[in-house]
Amino acid sequence: MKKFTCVEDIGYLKEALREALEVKRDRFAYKHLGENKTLLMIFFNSSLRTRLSTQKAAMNLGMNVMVLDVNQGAWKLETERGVVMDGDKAEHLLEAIPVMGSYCDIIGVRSFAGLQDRKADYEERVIEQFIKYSGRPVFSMEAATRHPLQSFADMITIEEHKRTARPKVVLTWAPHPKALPQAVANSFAEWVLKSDCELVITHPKGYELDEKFTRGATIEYDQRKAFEGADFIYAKNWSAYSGSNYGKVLSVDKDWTVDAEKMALTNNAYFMHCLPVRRNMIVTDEVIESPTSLVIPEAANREISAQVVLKRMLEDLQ
Ligand code: AN0
Ligand code: CP
Repeated sequence: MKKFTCVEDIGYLKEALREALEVKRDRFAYKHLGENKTLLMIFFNSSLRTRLSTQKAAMNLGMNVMVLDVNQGAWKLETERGVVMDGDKAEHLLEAIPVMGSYCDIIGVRSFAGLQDRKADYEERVIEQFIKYSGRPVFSMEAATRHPLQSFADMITIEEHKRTARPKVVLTWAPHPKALPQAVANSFAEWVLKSDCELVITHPKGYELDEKFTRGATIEYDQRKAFEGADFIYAKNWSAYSGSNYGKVLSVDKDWTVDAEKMALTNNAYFMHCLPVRRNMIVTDEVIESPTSLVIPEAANREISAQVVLKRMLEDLQ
């Protein structure tokens, strides 16, 4: 595997899930693969799970790990070509990327959407430059439009907990005070649509996602109706994608918070969220603490999804 940014990069999803469960049964079975190999993780944005789970996955494979927080101690980086660099940015990505590539064997990048310029975000300008100029296999640790390591971990979690061959999965928008990217929602839709699950997406009017990611899903504007008979409820906030509202918060309507009354409409559904989550905005304390909440096993599976991706990249380097 030379890059991992979207569901296509994982190949046949069923096989990837089988490999994930095999890795989970014995996560140290491939410890020789990463000997004398170095992973560099580059963060343009904050992280708890991605940072720790990916480092742990790399250690399980015997790799060395370096982490760079671009905003803490590194030179401020310019990302656009052609800019006269007379402002606060001291270094250009076009030099920084090949330099970083020279110190490692595999690169992970986290670079969120700026939510100002939809075209720039949806062209994935930052991670695409890493793919083009680093000379190394590159994987996304959440880029502008997708979060594939999260979606892969979500699919592993659904595979482990599903009670029917074709479960009903509901992706529901929920309120949040700040503007968040569409990446987790886009990516989740893209991965679920590649699986055997039925996907229903529910959100207030104005929060339609890019159809490129949601084609094949049912869009239901009535959240309670969407919840009926659901096997999995996947909550997430995202800011608007459509037109001039791109990146805006159009609503913080707490009527969309996932609570016990709405969960009672489901088929005793599991509750999922990628975390970090704002309690009593996205989901009530009661639901996230309930026995059907999967948020902790879901986060634990981040180690597994990262390990499958690193394992495949290392196998290609041997
Ligand atoms: C980020 C997001 O919504 O993309 C990261 C989620 C994994 N969330 C926040 O910034 C709160
Ligand atoms: N879910 C997730 O990616 O969490 P972090 O932002 O803490 O890495």
